[in-house]
Amino acid sequence: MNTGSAKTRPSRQLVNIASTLVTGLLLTALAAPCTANPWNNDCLPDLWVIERHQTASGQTRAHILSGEDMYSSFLLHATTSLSETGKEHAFEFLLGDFNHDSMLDIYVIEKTGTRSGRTEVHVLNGADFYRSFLIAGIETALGDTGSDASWQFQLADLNGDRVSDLYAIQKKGTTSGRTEVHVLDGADHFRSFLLNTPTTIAEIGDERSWIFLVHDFSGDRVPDLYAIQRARTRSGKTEVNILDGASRFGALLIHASPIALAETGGGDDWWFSLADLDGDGVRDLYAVEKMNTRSGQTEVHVLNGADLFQALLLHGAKTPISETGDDAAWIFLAAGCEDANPPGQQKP
Ligand SMILES: [Ca+2]
Ligand SMILES: [Ca+2]
Ligand SMILES: [Ca+2]
Ligand SMILES: [Ca+2]
Repeated sequence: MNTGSAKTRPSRQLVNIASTLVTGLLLTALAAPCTANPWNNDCLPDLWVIERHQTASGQTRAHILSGEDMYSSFLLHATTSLSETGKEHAFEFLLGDFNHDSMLDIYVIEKTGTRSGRTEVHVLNGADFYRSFLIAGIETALGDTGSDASWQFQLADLNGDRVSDLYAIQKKGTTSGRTEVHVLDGADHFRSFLLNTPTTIAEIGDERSWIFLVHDFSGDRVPDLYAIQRARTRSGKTEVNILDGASRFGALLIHASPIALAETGGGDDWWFSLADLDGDGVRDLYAVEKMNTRSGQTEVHVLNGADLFQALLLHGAKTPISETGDDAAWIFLAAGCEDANPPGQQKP
């Protein structure tokens, strides 16, 4: 495990990556102190990279790419306590601060093949670079959710108790015939449901032509559902829909708005997450391009939340990781200060 690199922060090299930056990035906003990672005192979102399959150690690994130099160097290489987790969707990975120490932890959703026969949750501790579990093998109220992409998971606080709840988006085999949202209560370690509801979106199936992200878009502190349609869109571009959490996803806040990416298909060759790169308080869309890139390396694109992802804040930034293919062996999750525990947050 190489934590030494975490302590040696690279000097600012924004000049070198200026060609990848669209002018207008508010550099002054980037100097704010951040407690998401104590080794990293800027407030730029970093990019967690989960390496799951055929790793050197035989364990699932976690790497962090630094926001400070636009994802061109590593802050951390860590071998986690979790064995390899394959390249299918039998596991999902999410970032959140489970124990409220302002260090982002890795939530591992084990969807299938568990001893309990239920979907289980484990949380790897950020404070010791993911070497220990904060919780392990927690049986949730959800049964087996399979090894395909029929179910997708996100973290957000639905009931305002400042404990992250687990959003399970069911895209196939629903009772309503529509895509459904099920929310598991973080306060009782996901053993009860806070919400089970159909959305306005029809069933999609088990492919990843639609991706779901959860965050409050409207500013009412109720998490909304970002539904990103990657294929077979009317515009021929990747499109975003945003469903209003306050109406239990019955109303659309944004409908089929084209973003600055062509269609991105239904595979795992792109990975999406939300974080605020330019510090304007609006989450931007991170789109990691894993194969067939211009540089031959895995690349990062960031689309501006302020104009509904129509402008690129970062275009094809080259990471030190070679292409990472069209399966889920490599997963990319952006997170910044706003994802770590704000002061005064309650214990889970
Ligand atoms: Ca933590
Ligand atoms: Ca909650
Ligand atoms: Ca909202
Ligand atoms: Ca932003």
